[in-house]
Amino acid sequence: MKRIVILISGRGSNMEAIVQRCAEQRWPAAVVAVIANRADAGGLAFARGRGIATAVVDHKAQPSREAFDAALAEAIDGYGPDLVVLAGFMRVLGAAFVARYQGRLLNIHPSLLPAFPGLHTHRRALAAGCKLSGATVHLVTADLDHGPIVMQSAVPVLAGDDEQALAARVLATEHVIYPLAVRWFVEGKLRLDDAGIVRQADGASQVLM
Ligand code: NHR
Ligand code: GAR
Repeated sequence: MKRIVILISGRGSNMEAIVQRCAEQRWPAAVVAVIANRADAGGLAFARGRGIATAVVDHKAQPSREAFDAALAEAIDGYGPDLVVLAGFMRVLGAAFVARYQGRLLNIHPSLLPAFPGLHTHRRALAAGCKLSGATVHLVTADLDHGPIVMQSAVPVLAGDDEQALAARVLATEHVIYPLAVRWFVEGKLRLDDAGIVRQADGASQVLM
């Protein structure tokens, strides 16, 4: 049984999707804790309601980024995770934190990386006139939003889209690919090749349209 810890900052709809698919599809895994950097993160109530342990590590209560990272790592390690999942987690993590969870730290980013790393992705995709956008699941490295890509899905940008409309379309596809990527991880189907590229053991496509 693989132990999953999920980090959130807000609504936590990706966390919900993972918790639900994990139970429905009987993955060889369990979400053992949900940790937020804000006490008002909406997703905490869902986790509590499912009987999942929750914790808050408030970045504003810490004197530095390094101190926050250390407090967060201590909270995470209390749950002995095999995999740590960032799901709408909004604090940049330092190199020491990333090294501690190397190869077992996943993020979902709301763009087709390597386009638009960082914040305000939908606004930037619209401003660039993109006809497609989407979401990317990647392994987290110290280089923000540049880790090895695990899975991507694309959605159209439609005439009349504003940031909210595009964000909603991308979010719907996040709820499809993030549970699938986490499932592949806990089933041991993902491998990093010599070139640092994530391959699926049975060669299945990692692009969903
Ligand atoms: N940390 C590392 N080292 N590498 C990554 O790839 C990371 C990461 C931490 C978070 C998620 C990411 C995203 O998917 C993520 C990937 C927050 C920021 C940010 O600038 C950027 C990227 C991501 C998450 N945060 C501000 C900060 O000062 C705070 C913004 C806020 O609180 O609203 O940390 O996009
Ligand atoms: C998602 O769209 C996720 O990709 C994005 O925030 C949303 C969180 O939604 N993440 C980032 O922008 C990271 N910087 P959720 O809390 O409902 O899962």
